[in-house]
Amino acid sequence: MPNLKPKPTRGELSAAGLHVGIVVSQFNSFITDRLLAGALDALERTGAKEDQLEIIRVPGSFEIGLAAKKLAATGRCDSIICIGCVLRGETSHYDYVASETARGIQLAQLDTGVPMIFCVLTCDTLEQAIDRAGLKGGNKGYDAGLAAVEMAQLVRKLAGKATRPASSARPPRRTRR
Ligand code: INI
Repeated sequence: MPNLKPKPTRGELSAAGLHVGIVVSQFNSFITDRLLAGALDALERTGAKEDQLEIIRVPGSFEIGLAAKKLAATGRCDSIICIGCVLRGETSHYDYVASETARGIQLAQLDTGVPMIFCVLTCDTLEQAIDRAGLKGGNKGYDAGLAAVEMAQLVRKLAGKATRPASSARPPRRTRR
């Protein structure tokens, strides 16, 4: 076992000073409203106040990526929670909506540098979705709320660490004599 125990950098679970955006799909709102409630619960527990939060509603999960990207472009948000629920139907529509929603959200976060939290349930049945929106499987919205705070604080820290601390600076180059 190595003796080295470098200290990991993590984001604190404190919403102090943060502004968090939440993009919510109206489609399957029976589920997405519960996920939203879970996210708000987590944000409240980490100290967020109403004026630190911003909720944007979109028709379906497919629209989340664009709305999240536009919201990130305003420069107001430290992180954005993306909430949706895609349920498998009888056709391949599900596969397109689910994969393009995930791709859109990932592209939005990589393009903008604003952390986007993926809180889009992709389930075979409504029962599975209910389990993950507050019943048996906990509330994935709550987990997303915590992740939004942690990632926002982590990104702030990493941005502040643009210059190397003296202790971890590279050793000076050897010069030939
Ligand atoms: N949108 C969802 O969020 N969940 C679904 O299960 C779903 N299904 O099954 O169709 C869904 N479709 C709508 C889609 O997200 C767009 O809003 C629509 O295609 C318009 O662009």
